[in-house]
Formats: sequence, C-alpha cells, structure tokens
Amino acid sequence: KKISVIGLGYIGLPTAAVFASRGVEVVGVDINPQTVETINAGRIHIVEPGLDSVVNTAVNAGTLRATLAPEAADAFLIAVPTPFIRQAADSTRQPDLSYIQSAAEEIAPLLKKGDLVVLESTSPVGTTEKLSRWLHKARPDLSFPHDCGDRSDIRVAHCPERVLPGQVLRELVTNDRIVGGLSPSCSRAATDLYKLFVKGECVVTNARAAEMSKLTENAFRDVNIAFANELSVICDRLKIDVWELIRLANRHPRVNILNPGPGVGGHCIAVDPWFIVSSCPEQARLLSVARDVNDSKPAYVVGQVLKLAAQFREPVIACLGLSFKADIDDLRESPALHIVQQLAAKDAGKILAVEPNIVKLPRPLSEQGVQLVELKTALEKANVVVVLVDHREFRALEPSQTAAKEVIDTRGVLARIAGVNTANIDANGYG
Ligand code: SAJ
Repeated sequence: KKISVIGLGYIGLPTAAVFASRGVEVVGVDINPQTVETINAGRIHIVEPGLDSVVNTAVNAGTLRATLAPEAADAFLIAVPTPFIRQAADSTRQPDLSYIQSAAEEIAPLLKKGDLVVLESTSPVGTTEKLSRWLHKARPDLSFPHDCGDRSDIRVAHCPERVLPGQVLRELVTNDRIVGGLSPSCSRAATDLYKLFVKGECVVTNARAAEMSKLTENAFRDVNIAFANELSVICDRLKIDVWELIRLANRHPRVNILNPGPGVGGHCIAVDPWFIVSSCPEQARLLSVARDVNDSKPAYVVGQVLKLAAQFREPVIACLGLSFKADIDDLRESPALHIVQQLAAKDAGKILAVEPNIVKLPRPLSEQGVQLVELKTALEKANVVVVLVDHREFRALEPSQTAAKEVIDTRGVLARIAGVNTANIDANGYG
C-alpha cells in the first residue's frame, strides 16, 4: 500500500510520519518548497514534541518522503487548511474550501479504480460530498460514491482529526477516530487504513455526521469557555473572586465549569463554530453569541489594564505570557498577543513582555517599543502585572512576588498559588 498525504502541516505531517513509522510507504505533498526540503532532510518545520525523531527515523528508513506534486497512490489523505473568510459587506463569515478544491483537482488525474480519498481537514457539513463531486467532475470516467454509493470505483470518507497540539503523537494513536464514509464500503476502506496505527476505536458513521461531530466538539468547548468568561466579567462587577466561585460550583457532582481566560486562541476553537453558524445562521444562536463573548474578552482585559495603569504617573506593565495557551510557543491567533499589542497601541505605559517559550519578539510588538524581558526583571520593574498565560514558570510564582503590585490575573494563576482553585484545575486537567 502507498499513501499520499496532501498538506504537511500540524496534522498532515504527524499523520504521514506515524503511517510511515508502521512501515507503510508514504509520500507527503506540500506547496511550500522549503517545507518539502526540510522534511526530506529529516527535519521538521513545526513545533510538536517528539515529532522530529519520528520524521527523522521514517525519512532515513526510506518510508517517508516529501514532494511538491502528488503522485499515484492507493490512498490519499487531504489535510489542508480550511480557514474562514470574513465577508466585508455584511461581516458574516464563510468557510474557504479552496484548498480542498485545489487538492481534489491535483489528485483527480492520478486516481485509479479502488483508490480511497479521505478528507481530514475540519470542514462544514456537506464538504465530503462536494469533494466527491469535484473529483468526479475532473474524472468523469470513474464512478464516485456521492451518486453511486457502494458500487463506486473510488471510495471517499471524512475522518476528522481531534488531536491536541502538544500531545499530537500520543493522541493520534490513542484517541477514538470518527470514520464517516459516503457509503458503507467507503467507511470500511477508511477504517482498514486507520487501523494500521489507531489503537482507539474507529467509530463508523456517515460523512455528514462525522463533519458535524468535529465541529460540535470544538463548539462545545467554545460555549463552555464563553460561559466561564462571561462569569468572570459578572464576578468583576459583583466583586466576587471568579476562581473561588468556580471551585464552589464545581463541588456539585454534575457541574464542571471550565477556566476563564483572556479570550480563546488557536486555530480551531475560535474558527470551527462559525462553520456551524454559516450553515444554519438562524438556528445557531447560542454558538454565535458564545463566539462574540470570547472574542470580546481581550478588549475587556485591555480596558481593565488601562484603568489600573492610569493610577500611576509612570506605569510599567509586566505582561506575563504571549502564546495562545500554556507551555507552547505558538503565538498565532493568541488573545495574549492581541492584548499586549493593544496596550502598546494605546500608549498604556512602558510594556515588558515575559514569554519563556520564545527568544525574539514578533514584529508588531518589537516595533511598538515592547521589551522582551526575564520574569525576574519584569517583576522588579513593574507596578502593574497582567497574567495572560498560565505557563509553568508563572504557576510557580510565590504570592509574595506580586504582593506589592497591582495585578490582573486573567488565568487565575495567582489564585491557584494561594490554593484557591485547585479543585477546578484538576477537574479540567488544565493546570
Ligand atoms: N481555554 C480557556 N479556558 C479553558 C480551556 C481553554 O480559556 O478552560 C483557551 C486556551 O487558553 C486557548 C483556547 O481556549 O486559548 C483553545 O485551547 P484548547 O487547549 O482548549 O484547544 P486547542 O485549540 O489547542 O485544541 C482543540 C482541541 N479540541 C477540544 O478539546 C474539543 C483538540 O482536541 C482539537 O483537535 C483541536 O482543537 C483541533 O485541531 O480542532
């Protein structure tokens, strides 16, 4: 068997490498020549614990190689981005499926009877069927499952990835996998493929339910984080410690509130709910409001900091953390980064950023006069401390280190140090 993986990003590369580590011949395809070159040299272009050695071993063993143009294979896995486009006219958001369509057009000429095409990218409901139609349009000589079901020449399925960045290699193998074929034989073919490395259960359904299931998982988390974020704003008004409140409420056997924060970042949770909203704008009311609640949290935090900073003649603001969540270096779509940018743009004072996982500030910040400093320096110099990410270095702070400062703790790190919120941390596996 030979597998072709289209798109060698955060999902495609680990998936390709894990298949290759099981001895399968894998060809990875990416449009970026530098990515292809890096992988063929046995190195990686993304940060993910343990991935470098799996890729290195597979490339050296000859089971994994990368190319710019796809070549014939028995199974094609599509793992390209599905961003959304913000429509300027009415500010609605529409999914951008152009990367999937391009991938379909590239692989179509290579297809032969019996091949399997799997869509892994997170996609709005109905995309797998669209993929099958795009393939058919380019290959009218072959039959596809959207119009002839189990009798099709080509099998098409959706198998969404659900791995957590930072734990990808483990979760790829141990998580249950949803397998949604456009027909039962499509699901069987995809299950046989994933069984090569998946130790979790391969749960079979249809393509639409598989698409919706992935979107639902991330929308569920978004709504629950929005609940926590809304509570934090309410608690500020009512002068209640939100972390203590959550600890108290979580003592109820059927209540499990997540953690408030400075907003929701990353490339999935803040995007995927819009795929449901764009399909059913009239019905998906809660999802849309939850998105707005989470999106408005960074501006709320900026307002809080500006108010505190205004008390000082020379405000020095220590911003602890820039990444989108704890203990990673990923700054993309990060609410913390956005908050620091806004504080600098609004001339809130001297801004000292502490981010133990990077060595150089990204561009807008370095040009805005923000300085990247050590935690110790920031705490010595600042009169205002803003905790934006619960990195392990900040979780280890002693209460005395911030006692003399004005503090805004968006992650409840200092409350946890004081022993206020430990029940909640454990409940969410988030500490
Ligand atoms: N966050 C909070 N409070 C919480 C939990 C998270 O504010 O209680 C924030 C984080 O700080 C971060 C954002 O939410 O800014 C998202 O972080 P995350 O750890 O919840 O999720 P991601 O984006 O790293 O990965 C998610 C996962 N989905 C779910 O847990 C349902 C992962 O399993 C998916 O594979 C991934 O999205 C994806 O690719 O879709």
